[in-house]
Amino acid sequence: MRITVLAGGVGGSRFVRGLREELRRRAARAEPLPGASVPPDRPTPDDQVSVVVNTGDDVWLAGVRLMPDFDSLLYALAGVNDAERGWGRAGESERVAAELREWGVGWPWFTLGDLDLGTHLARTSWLREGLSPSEIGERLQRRWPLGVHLLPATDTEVDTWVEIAEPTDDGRRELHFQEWWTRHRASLPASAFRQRNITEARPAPGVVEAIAGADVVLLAPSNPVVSIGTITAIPGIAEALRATAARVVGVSPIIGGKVVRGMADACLAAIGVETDAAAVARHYGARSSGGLIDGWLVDDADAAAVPALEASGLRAHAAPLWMRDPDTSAAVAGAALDLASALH
Ligand code: GDP
Ligand code: FO1
Ligand code: CA
Repeated sequence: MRITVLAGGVGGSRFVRGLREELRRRAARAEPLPGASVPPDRPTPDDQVSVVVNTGDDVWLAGVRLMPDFDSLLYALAGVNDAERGWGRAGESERVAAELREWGVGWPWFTLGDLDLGTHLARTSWLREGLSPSEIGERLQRRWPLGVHLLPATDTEVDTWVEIAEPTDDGRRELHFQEWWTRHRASLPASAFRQRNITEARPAPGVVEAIAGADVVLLAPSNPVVSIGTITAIPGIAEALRATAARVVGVSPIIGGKVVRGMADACLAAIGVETDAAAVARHYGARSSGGLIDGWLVDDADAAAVPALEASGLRAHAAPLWMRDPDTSAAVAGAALDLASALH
């Protein structure tokens, strides 16, 4: 089965790890030869998972290019991520960051770990040699057997900037998303999100093909505004979602009216969408009426919303959506795959 996932960092990583595990388990159950086992790093030779990764959080800092959501997926799938913090490498040290602070380079509230800096230096060095972000993505993922294929959504720099309702003390009305998110913890009311160069941006090589050629497309339970919203704002991607013969199923990042982790509610408020599973589904819209999704998976806590969602032209289903560990994450991915097959 060819599965294409649209994903951001933390929600995206948990979901894609769960999907890889679920496919591995399904393949192991279907395994006809006694004693033959499916390698843990590869779902099965018959399954191909492509992950279209948000690039709106990317930033130039201290002379290096950061791609936080790509790196979160890379590290999480490779098993070298800091699971507690949700970003960066496990066993990280911060000696270089301490020196950068002494020099006044970078942002004092934003930590570049030593191991993580190795990735940023490699990426920046390859950019200088003329490689594109997607070519660099290929090199980075060659290091570890991820079992899925990561694709940055675009090779164009589409960093998200946040327009804030009130100017900062130093008179700024626009902040890079990373400053708004990590320094201010999304506490400054936002009036708009703008992705730089978005009208000229093109999907990275392979992205439209991955959507067009998929059997199933899944929208991870990622931030609907700055993760999924940035991916679908790249000209050509929403069109590919509308045109694909695959069924498109989204997983709600909102459970019982709350974001499970993080501050996505501040992003939703800025675009006038309620922090509510059904409201996010309406925001994506049913493909049958020009929107992006055919099916929508909500948590059991939101089961009451299912009939109204179905009346609006979507297929909806309720299942436990908390991704706490490999078992619960695999079950969420399995429920999304089951909803997609029920749509055929
Ligand atoms: P980010 O790039 O690190 O912000 O991560 P994403 O955009 O991929 O995902 C962030 C969203 O994931 C948050 O808004 C959460 O609502 C959602 N999320 C995180 N953990 C879970 C979970 O266990 N279950 C569900 N359904 N959503 C989750
Ligand atoms: N998030 C923080 O809250 N503080 C940090 O110092 C920080 C450093 C950092 C470095 C590299 C990287 O790839 C991610 C990093 N993050 C940090 C997380 C990240 O900026 C955001 O959580 C995401 O971009 C939002 O999805
Ligand atoms: Ca992100």
